Parts: sequence; structure tokens; C-alpha cells
Amino acid sequence: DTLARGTPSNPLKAAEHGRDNAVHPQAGVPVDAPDEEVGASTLSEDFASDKVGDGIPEAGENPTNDSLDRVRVDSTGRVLTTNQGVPVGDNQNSLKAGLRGPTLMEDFILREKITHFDHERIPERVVHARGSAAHGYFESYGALDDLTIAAPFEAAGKRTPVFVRFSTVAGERGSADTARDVRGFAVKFYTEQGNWDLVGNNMPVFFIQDAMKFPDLIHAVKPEPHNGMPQAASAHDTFWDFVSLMPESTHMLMWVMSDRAIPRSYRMMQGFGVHTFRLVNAQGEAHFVKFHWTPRAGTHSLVWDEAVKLAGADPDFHRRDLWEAIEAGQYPEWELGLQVFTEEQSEQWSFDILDPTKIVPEELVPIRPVGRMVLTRNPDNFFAETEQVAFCTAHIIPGIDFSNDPLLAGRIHSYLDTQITRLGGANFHEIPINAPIAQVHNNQRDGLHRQAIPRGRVAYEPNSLAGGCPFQAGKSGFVSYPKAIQGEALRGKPERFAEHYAQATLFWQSQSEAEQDHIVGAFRFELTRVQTPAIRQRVLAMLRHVDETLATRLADDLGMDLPAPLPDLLGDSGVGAPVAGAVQPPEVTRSDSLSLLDRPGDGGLWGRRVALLVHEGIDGARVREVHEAVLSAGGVPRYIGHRLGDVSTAEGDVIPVEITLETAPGALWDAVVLPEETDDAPHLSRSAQAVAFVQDQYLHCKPLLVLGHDSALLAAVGAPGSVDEADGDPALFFMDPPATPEDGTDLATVTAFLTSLAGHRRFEREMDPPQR
Ligand code: HDE
Repeated sequence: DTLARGTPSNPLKAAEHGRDNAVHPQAGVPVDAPDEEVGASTLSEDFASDKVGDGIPEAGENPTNDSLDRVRVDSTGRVLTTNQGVPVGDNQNSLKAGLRGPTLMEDFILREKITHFDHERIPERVVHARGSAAHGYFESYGALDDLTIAAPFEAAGKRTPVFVRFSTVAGERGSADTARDVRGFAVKFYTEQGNWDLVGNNMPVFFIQDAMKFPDLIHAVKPEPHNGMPQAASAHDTFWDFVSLMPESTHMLMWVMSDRAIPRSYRMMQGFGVHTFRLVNAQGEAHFVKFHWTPRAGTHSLVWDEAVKLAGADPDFHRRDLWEAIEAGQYPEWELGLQVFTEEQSEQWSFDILDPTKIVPEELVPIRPVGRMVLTRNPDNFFAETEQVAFCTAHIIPGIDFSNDPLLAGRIHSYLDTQITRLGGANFHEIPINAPIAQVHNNQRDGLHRQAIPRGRVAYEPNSLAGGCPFQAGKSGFVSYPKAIQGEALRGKPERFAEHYAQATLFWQSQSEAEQDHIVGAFRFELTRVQTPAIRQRVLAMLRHVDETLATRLADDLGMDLPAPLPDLLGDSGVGAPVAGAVQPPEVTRSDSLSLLDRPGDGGLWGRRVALLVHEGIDGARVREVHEAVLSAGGVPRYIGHRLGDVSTAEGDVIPVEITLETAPGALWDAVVLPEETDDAPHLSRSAQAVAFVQDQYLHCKPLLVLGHDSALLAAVGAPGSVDEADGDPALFFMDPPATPEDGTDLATVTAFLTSLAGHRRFEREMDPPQR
């Protein structure tokens, strides 16, 4: 206890608590409700900090810190020891019989060190191996008594500590972040009623309807077993072979081929619980619920060419982005929303709410905002926290319950089971990052690596020798919702699971023109990599059920004729058989909320990265003013040049180059600021690196700002090179030169540039399909 409160064994850790953590989540204790309007972000005024801000909170106030502080280690000023605490005199040389003689068996120091090293690795997660995580809190907007007794929703302003891990699915632990893939969005709530894990994805539906097919799906998407290729990619035969034989995957394929699969940042994607869950209130009444996380920074994506280049330029792109935002005190934030509905309502719908390949359109059930989640602290240690955290769908708390979704049922088993292999035994709940802040008392005993030291002779219940303790909680504990169950044991699917295309069509029809272009491009890329023509044909045959324009465009792009729609192609072989009987028409055929553009964010820059290209003789005053404007708008400006070192400005002082064109190519930046450059005085337009840099910025539809009326560099990449030619490009800005030397910088143009940057990309510039 003395260690846990106030004196963490790592005193440096306190310095990593951000300002927003000053009000710590205390288990069960509500904090004052935020003054501002419900849902309004406090972020913009709240990230005044070098690394951490002021108002450093007492370590240990956050209840998750108690368990973590107990095991934190800081070696500052300490002597090096063995694992038994024996001080080590020489950590350079093994013990030998004579300086040139054999090393001795008795060198227990060498043997302990090497043995430990030999066992450093644990199996990676079979899926979602690549991920990044952070600590933070969930804050409830108000009491949800009418719906649930779940602890996080108990009172307005109540904060519950969370640990959140984002991930890709298919790639191995060391794969690149920007692969086209689903993203995991897993949240562990440490409540005083135990841990609740909401293990979701950034897409609201899934490929398959039944857990029975999960190993098949994953075997199909993972590297092919004979040659171990390709890494972190669905663009290969086995994946498309499988999904084209499983028409139920059509809806999810639309999401995975959309820009959602290449997010700009973990901070800029939605999260979904996917399955229907239940909320249960104090009266034992249940409602169905779908969980939605919506980012304050808006939903924004990369373009594919950029994602490919990022995989080389910085495979840690998303990991770094999350880490740096939190270190800078610019805390990522999401709003939690619920879609709540009754069983009776859901019985009327054309789709089954137990089918995880379906959404409940927001037009049918609007989203009710209930709280916000803010991530405020990076882990101390990647392995101890991010790698060892164990999320389990089975971890629910009183007030929350499952539905009969058959995919969810398989997950309830799988997550607990997989940790036993991955974390080496049944006691993984004792690993500090997994330990609940609620106390654990039961009669489970022993197992590998047991930490707890249960006292007394009683390890059974009922007992009299320990006064009956630990005793059952009865009605105040978790009580399963008494759902009615009927029917025979049989293998099969409910009727409404049979329709696979209506919501895929809904998704397609709800996308903007640019998003539709990107979907066609993604299918084309993936299917071009597929080697077996019959598989391409089957995918096209499937897409004919989604939209004829989509199928025709794709057939065109692949140089193929349109095949007959899928069921004919599959014949009687089964899985793709046509839907029997009349299908109820969909309630909703277009939903703006399915387009990324529907959630542009709050207009902030949210740490977007801006490159300021500098060279010898640059207009220093001007570039510094833009630097300042980007910084104060919440962006991250960097001076970038050919080589490290200083460049002299026209005014005679210097600007230090922070990073080079070679180490930080165009894909790494959200926008670029270019020097004024005429044909007579070329600075950068003769540099291959600068040309490639600006070409990517331009073709990836990012905002560009020129510090004058001319840019020979832009002209060199085929873009409008002067203010007179730039008409009609909404993301290309040329600053007016000062009329007199005393005139200041053209700040109106800088502001327009920054507004464009907050709006992310302008796809008017895109050349795929080719411009007319
Ligand atoms: Fe998972 N999934 N999954 N999954 N999943 C795992 O658990 C599984 C599914 C998701 O950051 C594994 O601890 C089955 C849907 C996330 O640590 C494993 C089925 C959704 C994470 C597993 C599904 C997810 C996992 C691997 C179908 C979105 C990463 C390691 C029946 C709602 C959590 C582990 C983290 C991880 C099984 C389908 C999300 C093997 C059997 C649907 C975010 O247990």
C-alpha cells in the first residue's frame, strides 16, 4: 500500500500524466459533471503542455495505477543485479578458465541472462497481432438508470479508467500499420463491478455469420501456407476464393474495400461493438443495444497509393501518430453512442439483429450519445501492457448481457481460451494490466505463475470453516438475463440470415462519388493480384447483386466480360444458393451516415503534420509566420530540407532543418508549404526528392500553400504552377506577396489553407479514373 499511494517505484511516471488526468477516475465516485454543453470537447483549451502539462496529479489517484505502480520499475541510480537481486560486478565478460580458455558452466550470471533472453518471446495473437494501446478514461454524460445498472453509466461526470488497444487483423506483429485491413478497437473498462471489455472493430459488420467459419476465414486471409505470402494483405487468391464462395461476406467486403480500411489515424476512425448486446436495468428489464464510438477528430482516411508508400516510409505510422498525439497532450477523444431498441421493434425489420453482417441503419434507430472517452497516457512498456493485455468478449459486468448472435457465442469462448496459450496459463488475469481494480475473491487456486497468496485452509464453497466466505452476491451480483429459449438442437440459420446483398447496396449507394471510385479501385487492385481468373469472375458475379454500375466498372477495369450473377455460377453447390421466398424490401436504401464525409470532425487540425520546405535564401519571416499559425491551430509543423543543418534566410538569419526529404517523404505529411520559386531562380524544382515529394502531395489531394505567386516546383510535377493557373483547385493556395516591405503576411490565405487541412482531402484533383 505504501508503494501504491504517492510513491510509485517509478517516480518518472507521474510526469507522464497529462493535465486532463488531473481529475482522476476514482472507482465509484462521480466527478463534477462538465460545465460545458453535453458532448462539447474540452480539448482545444486543454492541451497546454510541453510533454505533460502542469498540474501533475498524485500518482496512485487513478485506481488502475495502484496495480501498475506496484510493479513499475525505475533503475535510475540503482546497481545492476541478477533476477535474485544479487549485485553483478561485471556485465561485460563471461567467466573463463584463463582469458583465452573455455567459458565455465558455473557462470550462473551468464546462464541466467541468456536463458531469460531465450524465452523473451511469447506467441503473437493469432489475429490482431499488430497493435498499439493507451490509457485513458470514459466519462458518462448522465445516469442511464432507465436502461442499465452498468457501473460506467451510473452518474453524470463519472469517470471509469480504460485501456484501449487498436490493431490490424491479418498482419503479423511486425507488419506495417497502413495495410488495407479491418482495425480492431478494443476497450477495457476497469469498473468497480469488475472489468468490462468491449472488443470491437472500426467497421460495424463482419465477414461471416457463424463462429463455425472463423478459422476458415482467417486461414484464407493469412499468408498462404505453402510459401508464407503475402504479409498483411487480403490481395491474394485464397482470401478471394473463400469470400466469393461465401456471399454473406459481401456487405463486409464493401466496407473493407472502402477508405475505412486505410484510416489516416487510429484517432480518426469510428469503433463499433458489431454484435447486438443487451442492457439490463435494476428492474431486470432488457433492451437491445449497438455500441458506436465516434472520433471528435472526424473520420478520415488515406488514399491507397499513400498507404502503400507509408508502409515503406514508416511502418509504424499509426503507432507513432497515437503515441505522439498523447505525448503532445493532444488527447484523442471519442463519443460513445448507443442505438437502443426493443425485441418487438427488431422483429419487424427486414434483417435479423442477431446477424453480424447487418447494421441497424441510423434512420431506423438514431444514436444516443452517452459519454466520451479520452486517451491521456501512453503505456510505460509495450510488452508488459500492450502485448500482455487480454481482451475477452466474455468480460461483461452487471447491467450488460449478450444476445444470441452465433458469432458472438463463438467469441465468448475463443478469447478466454486463446489467452491460455498466448500468456502461458490460466492466471493471465493477474498480470497487472489485466487485473481488475475490483477485488478478486474466489476459490480458484494454483496454476502456472500464480501471484496471489490466498490465506487459510478453505478453497471451497459452501464452507463453514471460513464463515461461508467468500459468499455469493445473490441479486446484487451478475445475474444472467432470463431470455426465453425454445426449439430443437439443430445446425442451420434463421430465415432472415439468408439475404446478403441489400445492405451492401445500401452502403454503395450511400458513398460519395470519390468514395465509390476508391471502392472500385480497391476491388481492382485486389483482384488484379488474384491469379485465378475463375475467382475474379465469381467476385464480379457476386457484385452484380450489389450494383450493376459497380460490377460493370470493375469488369471494365479488369478487362473482363460481366459474368452471370452469382447463384447461376455456383449452381446447386450450396452456399451461394438464391434466397428462397420473398425477401422483405429494405427499410432504408441510402444513409448519409455511412459516408466518411458525414463526420468531418470539429474543425481542429488534431496534430496533422505540415511540411515547410526550406532552402538557402528562403523568405524566413514568411515561413516562420506560417509555422506559428500551424502550431497555434493544433498542427505539427516541421522544417524540411535536403540535408540536416541550418539554411540561411534572405534576411540573414538561419532556420534549422529538422528532417530531410529523404527520411520523411511526401506520404508522411498532411500538407506542404512551398517556397516561392520562379523558373529563373530554381531552388527545389531540380531535385528529384523534392519533385517526388510534391507530386505525392498533389496527387494524394492534400492542401498545398505557396509562399508567393509562383512555384516552379509545382509546375515541374504537372500541377498549376502559378496563381493564375490555380483556378478551380480548392486545396491549392498562393499567398499574396506584401505590397510594401512593411506589409505583413497574407494571413487570410494561411487561414484558408488551414481550414482546408482540417477538412482533410479534396478529391477533385484525383486522376483515377482518368480526368476528362
Ligand atoms: Fe476477434 N479474436 N474473433 N473479432 N478480435 C481475437 O483474441 C475471434 C471478431 C477483435 O487488441 C483473438 O486475444 C473469433 C469480431 C479484436 O487484443 C481471438 C471470432 C470482432 C481483437 C479472436 C472473432 C473481433 C480480437 C486473438 C468469430 C469485432 C484484438 C487474440 C467468432 C467485433 C483484441 C485474442 C486485442 C482478437 C477470436 C471475430 C474483434 C483468437 C473466434 C466480429 C479487436 O480470440
